[in-house]
Amino acid sequence: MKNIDSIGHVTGKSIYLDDIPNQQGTLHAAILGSAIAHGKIKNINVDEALKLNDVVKIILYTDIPGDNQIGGIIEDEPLLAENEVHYQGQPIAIVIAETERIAHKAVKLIKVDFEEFSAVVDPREAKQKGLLLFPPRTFKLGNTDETWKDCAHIVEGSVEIGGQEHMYIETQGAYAYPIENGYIKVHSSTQGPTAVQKTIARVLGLPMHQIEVDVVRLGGAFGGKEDQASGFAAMAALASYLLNKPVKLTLPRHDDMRMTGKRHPYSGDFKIGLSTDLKILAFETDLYQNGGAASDLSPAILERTLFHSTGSYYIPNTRVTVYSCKTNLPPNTAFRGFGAPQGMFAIESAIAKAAETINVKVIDIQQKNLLAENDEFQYGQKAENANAQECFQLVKEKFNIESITKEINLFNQNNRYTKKGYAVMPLCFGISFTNTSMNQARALVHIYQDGSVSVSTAAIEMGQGVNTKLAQVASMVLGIDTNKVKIHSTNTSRVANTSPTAASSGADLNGNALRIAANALLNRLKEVAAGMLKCDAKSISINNEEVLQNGKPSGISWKKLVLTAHLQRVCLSENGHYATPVIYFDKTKEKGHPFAYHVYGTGIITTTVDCIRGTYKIDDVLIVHDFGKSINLTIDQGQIEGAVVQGIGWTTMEELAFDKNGRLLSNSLSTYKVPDIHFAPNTIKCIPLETEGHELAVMRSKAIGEPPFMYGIAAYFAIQNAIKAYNPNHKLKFDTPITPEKVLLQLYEKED
Ligand code: LUZ
Ligand code: MOS
Repeated sequence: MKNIDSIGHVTGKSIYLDDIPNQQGTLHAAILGSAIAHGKIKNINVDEALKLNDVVKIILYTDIPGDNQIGGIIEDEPLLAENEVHYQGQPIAIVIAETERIAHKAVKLIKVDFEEFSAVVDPREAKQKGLLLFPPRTFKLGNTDETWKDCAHIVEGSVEIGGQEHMYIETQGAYAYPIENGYIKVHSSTQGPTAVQKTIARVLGLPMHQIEVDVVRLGGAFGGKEDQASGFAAMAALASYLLNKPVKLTLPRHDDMRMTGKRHPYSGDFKIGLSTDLKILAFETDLYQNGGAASDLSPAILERTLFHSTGSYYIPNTRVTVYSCKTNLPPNTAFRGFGAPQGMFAIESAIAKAAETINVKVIDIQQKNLLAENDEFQYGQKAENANAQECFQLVKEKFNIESITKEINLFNQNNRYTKKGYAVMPLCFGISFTNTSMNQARALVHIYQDGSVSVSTAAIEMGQGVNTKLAQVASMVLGIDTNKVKIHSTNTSRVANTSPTAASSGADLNGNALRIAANALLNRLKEVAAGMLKCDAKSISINNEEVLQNGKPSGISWKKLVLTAHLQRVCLSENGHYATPVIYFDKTKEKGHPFAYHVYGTGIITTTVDCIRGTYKIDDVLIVHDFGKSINLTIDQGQIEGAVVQGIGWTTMEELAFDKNGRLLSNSLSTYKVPDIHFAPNTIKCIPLETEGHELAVMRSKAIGEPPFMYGIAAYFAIQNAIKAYNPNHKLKFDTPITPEKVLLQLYEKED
C-alpha cells in the first residue's frame, strides 16, 4: 500500500503548520536570542524597538503569568532568560508585531548589556569543573575488576563523538489563538502535543483543559520536536494570551539552528579485554555527554546510552558510566537513536582498536561476540528471539563478503591514489520508551452511520508514514478498505495524556490502541450481524466489507450492518487503551526488563576515498534487517534509506562547529553540510530477515524509525579502513565526523 500522503505531498496540497490560513488580526512573533553563550544580563533597552511602527509588544520574563519554567524532566530551564544567559541564542525577549518582517527588524533594535563570562563547551572540561546536570549513572554486569587478569589482550582508547543538527525541513513554530473564555487553541509543529499543552498550562498558570493542541503533520522532526517544540509553542501561546489575539511564530532557519539543541556530542574512554580466542571478557567505559545548558531530555538519553553501550554483543563483565555535563551550548535533546548511536560508536571503536592491536579482522571479533538467545544484557533483560547472529551470517552470505573483500583488495593494489574500504555494523536496538510509564497510548474510533471510519490517536505524522500504517491496522481488523478509514489530526481534546511520537514506538503503541478499539467495535458489530442472521456471533466475520457467516457471504454488506447497528442504538464509538505488558525497570538496582523486544540487523558499507583530495564517496550499503512481519515494506524500506543516509551524515560530513566562546559557527546550510542526493550511497540494498515478527509489535510488524540510523556507523570505519590502505602508518582514530578535511590530514599523517 502506498503512503496515503504521497499524492498530497507531490502536489503540494498537504497541510503543514505554515499552510494554516491566518485569521484576521493575526500578529507575528520573533525571538531575541542571547548574543553570548554565558553571562549576566545587566540591562535590556527596548525603547528603539518599540518606536518602530507596527510593533505591538515586547515580552520579557516579567510578563509571564505562570511559571517561567519549561524543563520537562528536571526544572532547570526558563522559557525566557531572567538575569543570566547560559547559551548563545537563549531566548530573552519575544517581539510581537503586525508582520513577521517588522518583528525581526525590531529584534535587532533591542539593546542588551551583558557581562560576559567564560564559556565551557567541552564535556570533559565541564566534568573536571564539577559541572554536571544531574548525577551520573552506572550499569554493571559481572565483575570487570576481577576479569582483567584473565584477559589475553587489554586495549584502551578514547572516542570523540560529534553532535548533529536535526535539519527538519519545517523549522520550529506554532500558531496560537484565543477561542473564548480564556480557552486557547494551538497548532504546533510538535511530536508531543501533551508536552506542549502541559508547558503552556504551566507558563500561563492555567489548567490543561483550557488549552487544545492540534497537529496535522510535521515536515520532519527526528527527535528535535519531542521536547523542544514546547518552548516555542509556549511563546506563541503566551503572546496570544497576553494580547488576546492570534499569534504566529515561525523560526527562521538561522534562529532554529542557533536556538535549538542537537544530538549530544559525547567524549569517552574505554577499556576492553579479550581472551586468546577473541571472546570479549570485559568492557568498561566512561562517557561524557555534552548536555548543554539545561537538562531537557538528557537524563533519558543518558539512560539509553547505558542500555546500548554493549551494542549487539554479549559481554559477561561490563561496567558503563555516563556523566551528563553542563556546558554553554543549547540544551541538547532527542535525536533519532536517542543516545544509543553514541554508545554503539564507543563499543565499535573498542572492537576496532582491539582488532588493530591484536592484528585480526574486526568482523571476526564482532561475529564471535554477537548476542545469542538468553544472553543477559547489563540491564538484566535476556535476549529473546535474538537474531543478531543470523543477520550477521546472512549479510556475509547474501552479499558475499569474501568477494567484496577480494575486490576491494584488488582495487587497492591497482589504484595508488584512490582507495576503498568497508566495514560491518551489527545492530540491536531496544523498543519501548526506557521510561516505562510512557509506554501507553489511546485511540478514539468512530464508525459513522454510512460505514466510514474516523480514527484519532496520539501518533504524529512526521513523514514516517505512521498514518498509513494506522489506516492499515483499522482496515485489517475491521475487514474494510483503507479508503473507508480517515486518520484525523492529533488533538489533545480527542486523545489525552499522550506520549510523544518517539522511541520508534508510534506505530506499536498507537496501532495497538487502535487494534483494541477496532476489535471492541468489531465484536459489537458481530453481535448485531448474528442477530440479523439468527446465528452465533462466533460464526461471523467481516472481510472486504462483507459479512461472512462461517466464511460464506451472508448478503449483508458492511454499510448495511453499520446502519442497522446504529438504528438498534448500538454504540459505534470506542476508546482503546494500550499499555505495553511485561516491561518494568528498577532504577535502584539498574535492572529490569525495559524493552518489549529488540530489533536486529547487520549492515555493510563500502566507500571510495580520493587520496589527493580527502573526499570520499559512499558506494554501497548492504543490509539484512529484521522487520518482523512488516505490514508495509515500502514504508519500512523508506525508513531504512532515510535513516541510513542520516546516520552516514552524522558520522561523516555533518560537523557542528562552536567557537571557544560557545558561538555556533556552522549556523547555516552553507557551513553545515547535510547529505544530499549526490552524496547518498549509489545503492542501498536491504534484505528482510524472514521471521514471524514479535507479538508486542503492531500486527507483528517491528518498529523501524530509529534502529537503521546506526548502520551509518559503518561508514566511519569503512573510511578509516580506506585511509589505512593508503597510509600504512595510520592508526585508527575515533573522532566523528570524519570530514574530508580530517581524512586528508589522516592520509598524510606520518606517525601517530
Ligand atoms: N524518547 C523518550 C525517546 O522519551 N524515551 C526514550 O526511551 C526514547 N527512545 C528513543 C527515542 N526517543
Ligand atoms: Mo525520538 S529521538 O523523538 O524517537
